[in-house]
Amino acid sequence: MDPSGASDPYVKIKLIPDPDGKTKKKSKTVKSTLNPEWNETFKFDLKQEDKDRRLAIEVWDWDRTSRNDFMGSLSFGVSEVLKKPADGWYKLLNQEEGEFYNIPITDEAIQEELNKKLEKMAQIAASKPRPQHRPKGDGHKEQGDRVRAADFNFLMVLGKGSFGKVMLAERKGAPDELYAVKILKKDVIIQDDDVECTMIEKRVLATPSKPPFLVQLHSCFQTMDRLYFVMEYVNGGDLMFQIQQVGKFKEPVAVFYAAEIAAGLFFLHRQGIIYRDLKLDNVMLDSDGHIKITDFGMCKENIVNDATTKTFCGTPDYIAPEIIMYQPYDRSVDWWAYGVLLYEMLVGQLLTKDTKKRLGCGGTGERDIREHPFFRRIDWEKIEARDVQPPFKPKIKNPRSAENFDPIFTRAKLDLTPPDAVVIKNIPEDEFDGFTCVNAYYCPVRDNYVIDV
Ligand code: ISQ
Repeated sequence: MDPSGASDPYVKIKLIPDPDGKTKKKSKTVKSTLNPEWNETFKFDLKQEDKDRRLAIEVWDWDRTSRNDFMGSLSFGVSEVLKKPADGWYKLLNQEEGEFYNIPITDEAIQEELNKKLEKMAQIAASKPRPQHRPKGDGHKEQGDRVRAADFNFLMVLGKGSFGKVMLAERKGAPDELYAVKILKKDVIIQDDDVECTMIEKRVLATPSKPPFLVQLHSCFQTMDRLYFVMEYVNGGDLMFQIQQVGKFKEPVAVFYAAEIAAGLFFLHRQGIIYRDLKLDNVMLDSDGHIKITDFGMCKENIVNDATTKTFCGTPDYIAPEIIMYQPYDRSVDWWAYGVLLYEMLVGQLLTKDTKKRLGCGGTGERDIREHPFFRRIDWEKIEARDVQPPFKPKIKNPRSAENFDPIFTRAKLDLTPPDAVVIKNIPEDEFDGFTCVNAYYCPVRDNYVIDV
C-alpha cells in the first residue's frame, strides 16, 4: 500500500476446499485506488458434489515489496447461493472467518461502525501518557542481618492449606513494609515426607536474578517448631479470584497474562526447573496488574538437556497425560498446564455449577444463548431450517464399513453378553409397557438437491 492509503487490489475467487488450486480465478488489478470496482463475471461449471463447497472471494493488494497483502475475504455456501442468490454489500472478514461466513451490511451498520471509529479516535486523543514506572526497593536485607518472627506484627491470614498458612505481616517500626509470610509446621513437613520439597521451594525462591514474574523472597527463618518464608506481599488476588469476578477474560487480557506467565516459565526452565503446579490459583496479580507466580513447593530441579523425571504430582485438572501414564516427563508438562490455564482464561469456568447462573438456564435462557457473542455470526432462522451449509462433510466411502468409527469398537466381536438369568426372571411383565413403537414420521434423508446450473 502506498503512503496515501491507496492500494492495487485484485480479487481471487475459488471453490473451497481447493487442494489442487484448480478452481482459482483472478480479477484484474485496479491500480492506485481507494475505491476499487471490478465489474467482472466468473463462470464455474458446477458438478453435483460442488454443492458442498464454498465460493470464496478474497481481496488482495498487489505490493511490489511484500508481493501480496491479504485485505479480506468472504464466502458463500454453494448450496445456499444456488437456493438464493447473494446481492448487496458484505463485510471483508479475516482469513479464518472469511472461509466460513459472509456478513451482509446494512446502511445502519455502516453508520454504527463510523460512530465507533469516531468514538475511539476521541478516546485516544483524550488519553494522557502513562507515568513512568519506577522500580520499588525489593526489600532484601543486607547480608548478615538476621530476621526473626519478633520483627513482625502478624495482621491476618491470607491463605490456608495442607501446607500451613500465609499471613499478612508488617515489619515492626516500618508499618508500610508489608509481607506475605508463609509458615510451615516442622512436624507436619516431616510426617508428610515433605522436607525435600520444602528445601526445593526455598532454593527456587532464593534463586538470584529472578524475573519480576516470580514472587520475590525477602528472607527465611525458623523457630523450634516452624519454618517461615517472608515474601513480597502481592495484593491483587489470584487469577482464580479475578476470573470469578468477570466470568472469563477478554482475549487481549488472556494474551497479556499468558505472555507474562510464559516469561516466568522460560526463566525457570532455563535454570533446569520444572514448575509442575501451574494453575489459576498460583498466579497472582500485583497492584499494577502484572502477574506473579507463587508457590514453588512442587518444583523439580536439575532437569537439563534430555533429563526427565517421573514423580506423579500436580493438580488434577492440569496434569499432563504423560504424568498420568506414569511416563518419564520433562518441562513440557508445564506447557500442558499452560494450555489448560489459557483455555480457562478464555472460556471462563469450566462449567457453571449453580443452575441459576448457568447460561441458558434463567428466564431468558434461550435468548441468552441465541444472542451470545459466540454465535454472533449465526443466522438462527437459517440454522433451524438447516439452510446453513455445514463446514465439513465427513468422508464416507462405504456406509457399511463405518470408517469414521474407532476400530476398537468396529473390530470387536458381535456377540451380546448373556443376561443375568435371575434378574431377567424377576422383571415384572409390565415393567417396559409402552416401550415398543414404530415412528410413523421417520425420514432420515431430508435435503436432496438437484443442481441445475
Ligand atoms: C504473596 N502475597 C500474597 C499472598 C501470597 C500467597 C502465597 C505466596 C505469596 C503471596
